[in-house]
Amino acid sequence: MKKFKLKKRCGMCSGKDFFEILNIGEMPPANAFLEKKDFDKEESFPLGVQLCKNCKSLQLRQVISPKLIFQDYCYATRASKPLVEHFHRLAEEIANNYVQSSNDLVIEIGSNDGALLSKIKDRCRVLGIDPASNMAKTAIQEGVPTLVEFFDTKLSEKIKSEMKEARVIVANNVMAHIEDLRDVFSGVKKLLSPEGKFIFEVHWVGNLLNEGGFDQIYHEHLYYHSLHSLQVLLNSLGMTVNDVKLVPIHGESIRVYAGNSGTSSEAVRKLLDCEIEMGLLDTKTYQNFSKKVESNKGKLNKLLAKLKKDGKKIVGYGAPAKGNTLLNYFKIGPEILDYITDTTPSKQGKYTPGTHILVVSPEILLKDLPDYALLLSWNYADAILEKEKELRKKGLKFIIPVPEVRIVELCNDKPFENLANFSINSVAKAIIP
Ligand code: JHZ
Ligand code: ZN
Repeated sequence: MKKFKLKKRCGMCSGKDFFEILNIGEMPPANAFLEKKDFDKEESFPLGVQLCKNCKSLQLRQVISPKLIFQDYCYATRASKPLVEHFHRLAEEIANNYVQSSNDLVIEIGSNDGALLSKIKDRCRVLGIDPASNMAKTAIQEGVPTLVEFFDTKLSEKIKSEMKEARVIVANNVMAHIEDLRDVFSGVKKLLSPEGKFIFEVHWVGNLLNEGGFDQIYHEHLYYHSLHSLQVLLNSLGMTVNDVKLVPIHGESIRVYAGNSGTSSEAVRKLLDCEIEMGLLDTKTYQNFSKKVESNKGKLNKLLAKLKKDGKKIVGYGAPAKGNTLLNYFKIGPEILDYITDTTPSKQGKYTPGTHILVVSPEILLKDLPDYALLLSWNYADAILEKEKELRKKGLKFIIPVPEVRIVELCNDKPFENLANFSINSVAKAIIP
C-alpha cells in the first residue's frame, strides 16, 4: 500500500496550476493518537494547502492513503454532547420533512458511531456506511445496520440493487475527506430517488479564512469547500443545490441540500453572493489568511512562554484532531502542557501524535486544579465554559486560541447562574502580553 502521494491535479476541476498558501511542515495524521511504546515507529507526512488557479478550490497538496487514516478511527461523535444534539436536531428535521413512510430508506455516508441514525431508526429503514470497523461496531450495538466500507459508485449500485432507492442520503464531515468526490457524488445521484434529498455538512472555507481556524488543516481534510466549488461539481453531474444553511458547528459549516430535481432557493443565491463579497474567489484573500496564522502563532507562543516563566501550570482541554495541527505547527509539547483532557475513551491513556502529550480523562481537573487550560476544542467553547463553571469558580482560566488568542475568566460581577446563554465575548478579557 502506497502511504502517501503528491497531488498533480485539482480533484474538483482537473486543473494543474496551484498557488501555495500555507506550509504546515511534517506531522503525523491528526487522529493517530499513540502509545508510548510506539513513539519510535511514528510516521510523519508533509502537510500544506494550495489554491487551484483555475477553480479557486483550497485543497491539500498531498493525499495519505485513506485506509491508513480511517480504518481504525478514534473520533467518536458521541464523545461531544453539543455535536450529538446538533445531529439529533438534523435527524428530527429529516424525519419530519422528508421521510414519508416507514419503508423509506435513509443512508448515512460516514456514519461513525451511529449517533444520527440511531435517532430515526424507528421511523424508517436506515443504513450506515463507514470504513472504521471500531466505530461501526458501536453503531451496530446501538441498532444501526452499518456497512464497513468506503462509499463509491460501485457500492451505490450494490446497495440500490439490494435495498432500492434512498429517500435521503446524509453525509456530515466527510465530503472534505474524499479525493474522488466526483465518483462519490455520482454514486449519490444514482442511489437517490428522483425526489430524494442529499444533505451534507462540510466545514466552510469562509469560516476558515474569516476566523483563522487554520487548525482545520490536516491530512484528513483534502478540500476546504465553498458553496461555489461544490455547486460547480454537483451541477456538472446534473444535480441541483436546492438549499443551503450556515450551521454553527466546527466554527461554521455549510449544510447543503441537493437533489436530482427542483430549483435553488434564495439562500443559495445569497450565500454565493456573500462568498464573492468575502473574496473567496480571490487569491489575495488566501494569502492574507496565511499571514494571520503566522501572527496568531507568535501571540500564542509568547503568551504560553510568559505563563510558564511565571510558574503557571497549563494543561490542554480537548484533544480534537484540529488541536494536533495547532500543537505541531506551533511546536507546543509536554514542556508547556502537562497533559490534555478529553472525553473520548479511545484517546485516554494515549499520547498526541507528533507532540506526545498524554491524554487523560477530564475528572483529573478538579483534583489537580491547573492555572490555565488551552482550549483546543474551541468550537465548543460556549458549552465547555458553561459546563466547567465550578472549575472556573475555583480559578481555572481558559485560553482560547482561535480566532484570536484570548484568556477567558469569570468576571466577578457576573452571577454564575446567568451564564447559560452567554457568548464568549461577554465574559472574555483579553490579556495578551
Ligand atoms: P471535534 C472531527 O475533528 C474529525 P475534531 C473529522 N475529521 C472532521 O472532519 C471534523 O470533526 C469536522 C472532546 N471534548 O468535534 C471530544 C471534550 O473533551 O471538535 C473530542 O475529542 N470535552 C471527522 O476532532 C474533541 O473534544 C467536551 O466537553 O477536530 C472535539 O472534537 C467536548 C464538547 C468535547 O472535532
Ligand atoms: Zn480546480
